[in-house]
Amino acid sequence: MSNRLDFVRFALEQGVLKFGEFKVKSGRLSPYFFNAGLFNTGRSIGQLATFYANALVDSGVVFDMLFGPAYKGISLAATTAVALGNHPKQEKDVPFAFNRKEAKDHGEGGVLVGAPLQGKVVIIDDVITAGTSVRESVEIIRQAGATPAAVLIALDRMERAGADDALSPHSAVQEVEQKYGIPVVSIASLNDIMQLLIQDNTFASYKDSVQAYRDKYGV
Ligand code: OMP
Repeated sequence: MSNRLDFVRFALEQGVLKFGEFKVKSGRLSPYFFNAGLFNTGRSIGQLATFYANALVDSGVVFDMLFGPAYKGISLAATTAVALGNHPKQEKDVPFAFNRKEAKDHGEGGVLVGAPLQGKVVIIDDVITAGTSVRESVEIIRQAGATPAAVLIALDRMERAGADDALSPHSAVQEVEQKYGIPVVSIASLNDIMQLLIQDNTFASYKDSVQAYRDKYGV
């Protein structure tokens, strides 16, 4: 069983992955869109968390804890910590933390919530578009004296960064890996979506447009 293809199927079933025509953040017209915010029920986010936990354990990355950048990363860090707690190969009870977008000046104060940031920290997010959220997370982790160990995302779109007339040879994911010297682990990628389109005739009508998009922008 492939964790990766199962995840693509699951995202389609949940309506999180859709085919059609979507304008994405870069301004490109994409034949598919992945909206992780639609994992919005207990069971679906629980299953998503199990996919994250499997991908992280299978990657072999050595880590001590999870950090989820606000807002989307908060539920991802919490639920994935639960899933890691249930993973047969994960012996330690994994701590997690997240940040507030606004610092609190009363009560316990500060911008960090959850376990103290220490050791090797995995940043968990849904997709990396421009890498802004990763940069902020890396700064928060380093300021706390901890070390970023990896970024864990749901989907790697595997597309080149930059404008159409000045495409970078690298994707945003590769740029993050190079800039911070840490791996980006994804549950699935555009390759897996393509694989599913080849294997499964249900979505055959989208195969050519996804292939054409990959030919144009893919890394
Ligand atoms: P950040 O958390 O700021 O990187 O935002 C993620 C962005 O990626 C959001 O603006 C989404 O609209 C966008 N996005 C997806 O969530 N899924 C996709 O398949 C493609 C994009 C995108 O716009 O590139």
